Amino acid sequence: MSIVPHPFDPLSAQEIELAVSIVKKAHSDVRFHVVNLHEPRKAEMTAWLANRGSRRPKRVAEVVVQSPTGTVYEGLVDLETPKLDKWVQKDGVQPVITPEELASVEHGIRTDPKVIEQCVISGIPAEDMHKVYSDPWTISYDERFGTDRRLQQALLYYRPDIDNCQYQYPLDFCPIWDPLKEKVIAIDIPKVRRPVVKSPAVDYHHLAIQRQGGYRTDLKPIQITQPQGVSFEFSGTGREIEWQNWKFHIGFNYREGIVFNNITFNDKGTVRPIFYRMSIAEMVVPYGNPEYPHHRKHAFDLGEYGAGYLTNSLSLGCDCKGAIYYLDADFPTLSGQVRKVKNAICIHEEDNGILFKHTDFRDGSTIVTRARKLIVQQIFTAANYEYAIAWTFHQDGTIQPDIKLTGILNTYVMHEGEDTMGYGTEVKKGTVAHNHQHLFCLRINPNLDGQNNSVVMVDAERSPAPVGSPDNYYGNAFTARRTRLETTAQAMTDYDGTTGRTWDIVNEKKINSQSGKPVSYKLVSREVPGLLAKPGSLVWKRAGFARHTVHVTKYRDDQLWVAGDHVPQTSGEPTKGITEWIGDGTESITNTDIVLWHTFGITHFPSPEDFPIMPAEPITLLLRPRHFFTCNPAMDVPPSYSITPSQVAAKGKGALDATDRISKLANDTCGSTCRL
Ligand code: ABN
Ligand code: CU
Repeated sequence: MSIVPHPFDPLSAQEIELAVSIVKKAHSDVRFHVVNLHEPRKAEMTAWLANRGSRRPKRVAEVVVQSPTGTVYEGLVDLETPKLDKWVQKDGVQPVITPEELASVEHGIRTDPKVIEQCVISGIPAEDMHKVYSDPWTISYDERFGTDRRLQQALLYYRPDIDNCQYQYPLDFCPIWDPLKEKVIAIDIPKVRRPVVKSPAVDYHHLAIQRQGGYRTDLKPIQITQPQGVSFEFSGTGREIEWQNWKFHIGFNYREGIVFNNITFNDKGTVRPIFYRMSIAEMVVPYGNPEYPHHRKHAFDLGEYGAGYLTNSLSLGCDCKGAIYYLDADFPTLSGQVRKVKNAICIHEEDNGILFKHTDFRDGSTIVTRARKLIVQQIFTAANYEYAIAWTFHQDGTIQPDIKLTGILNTYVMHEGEDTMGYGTEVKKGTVAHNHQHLFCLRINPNLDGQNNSVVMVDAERSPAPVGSPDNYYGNAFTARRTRLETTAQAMTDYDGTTGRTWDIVNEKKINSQSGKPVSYKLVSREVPGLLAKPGSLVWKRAGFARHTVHVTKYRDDQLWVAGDHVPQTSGEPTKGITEWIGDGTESITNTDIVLWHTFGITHFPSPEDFPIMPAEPITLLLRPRHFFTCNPAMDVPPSYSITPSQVAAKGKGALDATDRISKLANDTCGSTCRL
């Protein structure tokens, strides 16, 4: 018997096949760029979540296809009837790049006579063309070609030995590839040529390290064991997880990768909704070298390529250690087959240091409680870069998206004596890695004790009252200035480290009985560089979401894609996505169903330590309950050690001596709780 899917479940392999077969009946020759869950309409879905016995939202697939001549169609397939419900031609757009399109470029490049000619000019023998590799980015946007013609820009590298790090011998020219015609249609050649650098290889793989003297030998094993298994449980179709009062659904799609829905927290028996949907909706990586055609280098790794399509199959002991649960992902191929990514998501617990501790200095009475965290992780490879997205849930009600950037720098070649002019770093002699930013966009549709929420910006502020005045006689006064964001225009706000700026998502109708303040979740995010490309630049126009740290919009079904539905080859004119939704900025966003969009990330000035492979760089932010609970919600987590003043008094000094014994027990087997 087949399992009835949860309405938030990604399409199964069978559902993808069904959607494809329905489309093919009417349109046999199209290529499938997207076959994805058309997410249930929120009104219908909330009704079902409130009463799971009621009518279940039906399963619908959204498809985006391209005809052999490049016409794009969007469709909706009702999987229950089943039938094609919508079929619309979309002019002037290019759908997401698929893994097959990425794979197909290299062969065409290697056999193109004009590319071979340029390789020879660069100093690569014509018989070495099999050693020339291409990272086939979308063209971004190029005014010569516009949006109607689907194109890719091939960033080229020479890899003399197949095991070499690919990015150490970049080439200076860039072929433009037409994936439908399967041919090179132009080559961008710089005025000043930069021959390939023939320096000794710097590699990172085990054979290279062994050649350089081998690995360090002083590491003793670390074992992570959970002898009684994990503390989380799945229910329903196996995608709803419960852990330490949290409950939520884990979805996955080609574009955002992991998506959480219906995140709730069981607060002493009351199941309280927190977020309806949460994901990383987009990411853009603008590079900062002004020389043509580097302005085209600003990958939208989610909208153009897809964090789902690029996701890794994770392996035990490597990507995650311990007792791990995995979820697979199914995607369509261009021809409409199903591609399964095994272990696309890993789920596990980790020890997380101290949750809380206090020792009374008077008598040594102590409590110390260790924390655990739940991690739901995926890792995707965006050509040279790896992004590990570890969504972390804490026992105290905090959610922490934790991102690690690793992989290999994108590089370019320098000519003899060239100055980087400050636009990059020579990470290896003759090889420059240009300055760039990684700007992620977190999308949150909050549901804090109900759908009607608002956002308040909070800044720490000195009292304006002068020193010596009655209100600030000693000059030490400070408060939190709270600015309620009333309209979409007013909500376009930026980080300010000097005031420790944060944003509270609040339910103004629910007041904390202790503090008298509205229940809220606070966005605490401190790695928030502004977009460095200037207003009016191509990436500024295309990545409207990156212009501000926070945007807030009113919730609307289908407003998921912050840089527009189809990102490849947008020019930013007219503006797409969030800038379009915000329009004149007058829409009210208070006490209503809202979406908060948060852009965060890093500015990366590369250095030699980042080469040939980057040690993972972490980026983190917090979503913290503030006035949401009436007291610390994690006090019922069993302590590792707890002794009260009365126990110390009753047992005398001997009780404190027991600390050593208890610590030893905790280290050995006691694990969870040692109390006197
Ligand atoms: N970072 C741009 C990219 C991603 C995937 C594949 C090619 C290029
Ligand atoms: Cu970087």
